[in-house]
Amino acid sequence: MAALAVSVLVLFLSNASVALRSSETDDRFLELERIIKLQQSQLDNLLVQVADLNVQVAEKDSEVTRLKERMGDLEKKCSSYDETIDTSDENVPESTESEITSTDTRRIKRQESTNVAFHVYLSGNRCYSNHEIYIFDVEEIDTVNSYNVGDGIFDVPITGTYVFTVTVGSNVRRFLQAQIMINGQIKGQAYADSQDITDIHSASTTIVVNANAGDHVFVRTEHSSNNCDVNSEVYHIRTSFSGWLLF
Ligand SMILES: [Ca+2]
Repeated sequence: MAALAVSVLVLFLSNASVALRSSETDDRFLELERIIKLQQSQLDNLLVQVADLNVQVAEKDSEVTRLKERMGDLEKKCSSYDETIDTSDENVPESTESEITSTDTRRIKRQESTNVAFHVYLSGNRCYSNHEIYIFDVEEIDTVNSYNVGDGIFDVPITGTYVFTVTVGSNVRRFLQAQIMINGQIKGQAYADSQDITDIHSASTTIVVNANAGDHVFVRTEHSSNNCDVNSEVYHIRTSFSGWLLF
């Protein structure tokens, strides 16, 4: 009887052990199932993010393509614009002057500079006292009407660098010193001296100066042997005054 009881006890314990292992296995399976579901959820989220990123990459590619096309168009426009700039100033359409760029400004200024020039002279001998302004009465050219034959003043029309030149003649046995003046300042002098010879004489001077719009440029006698020494006639000496905008 004792042996039987022991056998029953061993069998009971054995079944209890098996039941316990089966319960632990179920718990592990449940835990693994939970982990797998969690990873599956994370994987699904990652797939969604990858899909979104693919859409964004496609949009960026499309934008890059559009920008390349636009850059190509702009390069063509710049190229044709450069060709326009390289052409002569006469081809600048007046209608674009309201849309000028810094480059256009230089071109327009150059165009204007070629248009400013004057050359005037005395039609005959003159009498001028010291510091009296010469009134050149004949205009050979005065492109923008800046020289006034009424008062003898060249009114600078555009700020820039100018060339001015004067030629004066002195009568027989006379001398005179003429000056180019800008706003009352001496900028150039020419001294015609025939005082010691029985002949007439001429002298010239040329200056390059910066002048501002509105400046007054004129020629005057500084001093002379008497007040009627300026020689100007057809065959020998023509007392004249010229100027032009250099740039
Ligand atoms: Ca004039």
